[in-house]
Amino acid sequence: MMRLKDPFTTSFGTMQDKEFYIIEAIDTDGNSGFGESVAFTSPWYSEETVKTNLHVMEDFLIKILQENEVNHPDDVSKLFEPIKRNNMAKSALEGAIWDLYAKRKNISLAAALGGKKKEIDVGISIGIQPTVKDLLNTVEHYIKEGYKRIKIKVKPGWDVDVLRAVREQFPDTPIMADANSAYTLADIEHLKQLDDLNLTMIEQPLGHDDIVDHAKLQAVMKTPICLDESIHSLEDTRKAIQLGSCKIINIKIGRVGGLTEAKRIHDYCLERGIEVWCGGMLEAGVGRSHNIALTTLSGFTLPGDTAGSSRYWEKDIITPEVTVDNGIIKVPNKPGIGYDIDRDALKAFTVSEKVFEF
Ligand code: OSB
Ligand code: MG
Repeated sequence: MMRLKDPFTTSFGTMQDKEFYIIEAIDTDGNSGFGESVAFTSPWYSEETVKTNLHVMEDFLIKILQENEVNHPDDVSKLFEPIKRNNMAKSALEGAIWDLYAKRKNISLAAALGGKKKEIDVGISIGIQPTVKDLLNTVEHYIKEGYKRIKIKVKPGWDVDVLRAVREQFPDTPIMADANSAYTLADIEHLKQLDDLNLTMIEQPLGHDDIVDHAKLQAVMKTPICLDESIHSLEDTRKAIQLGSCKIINIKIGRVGGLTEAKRIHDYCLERGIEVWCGGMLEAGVGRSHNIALTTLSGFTLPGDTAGSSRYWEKDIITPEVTVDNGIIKVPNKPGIGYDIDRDALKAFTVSEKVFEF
C-alpha cells in the first residue's frame, strides 16, 4: 500500500491510497521478472478491484500457468482466453512474464516488444482542483517542469469555463480534457463549446461502456475524441474505429489485458493512421516502467500520462526512480524493465505476501 503525495480527484471522486500487487516471476537461474496490478480499491474506473485481482489471479490464472507451458510471453494471453475480462489481473501476471523473458534474453523490455525510441515524450494528468486559481498554479508548475502536454480532469460544473481560463493563460500549451465518462448525449451542445479551445482531444466524455453515442458526438465535434474506458481489446478498437467513435486511443496495459494485446492494438492503429498514447493508472515504479517500455513503439506519437515517480510518491519502489527532464524520459537500456527493485522500499510498503510453486 502506497500513499500518493497529493490526493487525486476525478469526476468519480478522490483517492489517495494505492493498493496493488507486485508479481515476481522467478526462474531456476535466479532471474526475476516483475509485474504490477493496476485496479483500484473501488470499482469506479472499471469493474475490477484490488480484491478481484487477487481472487482471479490465485483461483484461476496462476493455476492455468501452473498447468501449461509458456514458451513466449505472447502465449499467456492465449492461455488466459477462457477467463472472461479481468484484464488487470491478467496483465499483472503477463507483465512479470514479459519482464522475465526480456531478462533471460538479456535485452530491454522495450527491445523485446520491438520498441526503438530511446526517449519518450510525456505529459501530466491534473485532477480536479478546489479552485480555478489552484488549477492555474498547478498547470503553470508542470509547464515550467517541461511536461509536453497538460491533461485536465473535467466533470459537469468544472469544464468549459475552467478550460477556457487555462487556455487564456496558456495559449500555446497542448491541453486536453478527460471526463472519465461524466457526460451523456444530452450534453452535446455544452460539449461542442470545447471546439473553440483548441484542445488536443477530449478523453472518454460519454459512457464507460459506450462506442455508439461517442460516434454520434464525434460526428458533430471538431475536437478529437479519445477513448479510454471503452477499449478493452483489439476487437473493441476495431469496432470503435469502424463506427467513428474516436480519432485517438489511450492504451493502458492493464485495461487491455497486458502487453501483448496493447502491442496488437498499437500495430492495428499504426496501420490505419489512428494516433495512440499510453495512459496511466497512478502506477508505482514497476507499472510505470512497463508503460515506458510500451511507449517506445513508434505509433505512440502523442505524449503519455507516465509522469515522473516524484509526481506521485515520496519514495518509489524502483531505483533509480523515473525522472522526467523537460518532458522527456530517457528509456533505460538494461535488461527487462531497466530499473532495479528497491527491496527495502518494497518491503516497507508490503502488507502480505504469497508464494506459488511451479
Ligand atoms: O482516466 O486516465 C484516466 C488516473 C486514475 C484513473 C484513471 C485515469 C487516471 C489519470 C492519471 O488520468 C494517470 C496517471 O497519472 O497515472
Ligand atoms: Mg482517462
